[in-house]
Amino acid sequence: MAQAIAPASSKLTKFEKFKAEKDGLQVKHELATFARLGWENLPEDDLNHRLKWLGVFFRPVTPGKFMLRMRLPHGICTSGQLRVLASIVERYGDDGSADITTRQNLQLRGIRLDDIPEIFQQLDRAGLTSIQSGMDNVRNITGSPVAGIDADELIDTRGLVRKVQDMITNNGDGNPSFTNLPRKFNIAIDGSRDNSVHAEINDIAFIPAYKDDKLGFNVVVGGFFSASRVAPAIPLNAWVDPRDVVSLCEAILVVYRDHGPRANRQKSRLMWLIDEWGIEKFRAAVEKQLGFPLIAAAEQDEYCWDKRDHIGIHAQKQVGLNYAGLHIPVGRLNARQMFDLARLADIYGSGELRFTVEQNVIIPNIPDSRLAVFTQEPLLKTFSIAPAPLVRELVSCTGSQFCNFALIETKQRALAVAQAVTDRVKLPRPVRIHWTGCPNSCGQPQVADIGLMGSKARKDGKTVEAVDIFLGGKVGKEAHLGDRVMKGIPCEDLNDVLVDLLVEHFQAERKPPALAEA
Ligand code: SRM
Ligand code: SF4
Repeated sequence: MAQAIAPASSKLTKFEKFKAEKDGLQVKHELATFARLGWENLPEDDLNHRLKWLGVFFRPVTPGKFMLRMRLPHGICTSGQLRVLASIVERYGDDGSADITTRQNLQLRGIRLDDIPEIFQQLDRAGLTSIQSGMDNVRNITGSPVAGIDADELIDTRGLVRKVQDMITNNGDGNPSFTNLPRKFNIAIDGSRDNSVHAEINDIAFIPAYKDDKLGFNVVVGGFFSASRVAPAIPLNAWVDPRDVVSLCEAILVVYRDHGPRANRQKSRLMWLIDEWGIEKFRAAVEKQLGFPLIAAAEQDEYCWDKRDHIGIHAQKQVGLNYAGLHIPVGRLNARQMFDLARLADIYGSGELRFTVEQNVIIPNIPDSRLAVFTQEPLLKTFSIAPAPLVRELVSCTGSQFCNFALIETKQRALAVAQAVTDRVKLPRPVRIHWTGCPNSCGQPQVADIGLMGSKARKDGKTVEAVDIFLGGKVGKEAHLGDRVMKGIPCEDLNDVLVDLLVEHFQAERKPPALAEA
C-alpha cells in the first residue's frame, strides 16, 4: 500500500517536516552507526523522535538511559519471553526496571543505546517486538485480559488482536504504510461483557454485539485524551463480523493517514477529522476504502456488567483450572520479580502471563490441586491476591521519575497517599484511584472513581506540586468520563481532601483517631 506523502508546504509543523525528510522507520538501519556514535552525537530528530518508531525513547530526565516500549498484543506473553525481558533489565543493575503500562504493555528502563542492536536480536529470537510503539504510530492493541479463559466471555479476541498488530507492523518488520499517521492511534478489541479495556477511550474500539443472532462487534471511533481535549468515542453506526475486523482497521487507518489533519499537533487525533467531516462523511470514506458497504450497528452492545478487576483467584471456563490476578503496586517490576513471575507461571500455570490495563499481572491455567501451594508463594506477599481497597485498583502513570512532561512525582506518591488514607478510613468496597503526572492523561484519571492529575499551585508564597481532582468516571456498562471537580490541591494537603471525598461519595467511615494512628 502506498505511503501518503505529506504536502510540501511552509506551514508544516516541525514533526511533519522531519517525518517528510526521513521516515521514522529508517533508523532501523542506522542502529549500528548510532551505537558507534554514542547518543550524545546523534542528530536531534533521530535521538528525540525517530528512535521512538522502534520503541526506543530518549529520556531527558535520565540522559543515556533509554526506555524501551514493547508491543504485547492483548497484554499476553510467555514465561520465556518475560525471562528475556528480565535479563535485559537485569544487566542495568539499579537502573534496570520494567513498568506495566495502562495499555497492558511493558516498558523497560535503563537501556543503553549501544546495547540496542543486540537487544533487538534477543527480542526477535523470542518472538517479541517494540516496533512502531511510539510517536505517530498505532499503540499496543488491547483486549480483555481473560480472553479464552473467562466462562462468560462473548468473543475470544486473541487471534484478532494479533492479526491487527501483524497487519499494522508487517509481522513485526515495520510497515511503511502506517508509519506516518497524523498522530498516535489507539485500538481496542474487546470480547468481554464488562468493558475491561475502557473501549470508549480508543480511536477505534470493537464492542461485542449481536446482530440477527450473530455475534460480532459494534464499532466506536474517535475516543482520545489529550492536554487540550478529552472525547469519548462515538458510534460509527457499523456492526462487523469478526472476519472483517482487520480490514476495517486497515481502512480506517488509511482514511486517517490520508485525510487526518496535520497542521496542528493539538488537533490531529482521529476525532478532529470526524468533527471536520461529520460521522456520515467519515463512514462513507471508510466504506469506499473498504470496498464494501458497512452494516448498520446492532441495537445494543453486549456490555452488561460492571468492570471486574481480575485480582484474586477465579475459576476459568476450563473446568478445574483457575487464573490468579496479582496486584503489582503501580505496575513497577524489577528483574528478580520478573524472573519470579515467570517461574510461578511455569510451575503452577501453563507458562503464560497476562498484563492488565490496571498495571497488574494474571497467571492463567492453575489447576485446583495447585492453588493451596501457589497461595503460599513468598512473591504473593509483595504481589498480593487480596490487596487493601485503596491500593487494589490504584493506577499511576510514570511521572517525574522518568517523564519530562510530568508536573509531579506520581508512582511513589500514589502508594504513600493510598497507605496514609487507608490508615484513616474504612471502606466498604474498592475505590479506583488513577494518578497522572500531567494533562496528557496517560494514567487515565477520567475513567477513575477519583482521578488525580498533576499540576502546580501556590502555597505560602511558593510553587508546590499539586493535583486537579476528577470524580465520577465510570467503566463497564454505561461507561462515562469523570469531571474535574477541584483544581490545584497541594499534594501535601491531599490526604485530608481524599478522606473527605471518600466519606462523602464512597461510604467510607472515618476510623477513630486512636485506631487511625495504630
Ligand atoms: Fe502516554 C506521551 C507514557 C498511555 C496520552 N506517554 C507519553 C510519553 C511518551 C511522553 C514522553 O515522551 O515522555 C510518556 C513516556 C513516559 C515514560 O518514560 O514512561 C507516556 N502513556 C505512557 C504510559 C507508559 C503511562 C503508564 O505509566 O502506563 C502508557 C504507555 C502505553 C503503551 O503501552 O503504549 C501511556 N498515554 C497513554 C494513554 C492511555 C491509553 O492509551 O489508554 C493516553 C491517553 C489516551 C489517548 O492517547 O488518547 C496517553 N501520552 C499521551 C499523550 C497525549 C496524546 C494527545 O493526543 O495529545 C502524550 C503526549 C503526546 O503524544 O504528545 C503521551
Ligand atoms: Fe508523562 Fe504526563 Fe504521560 Fe504521566 S501523563 S507519563 S507525566 S506525559
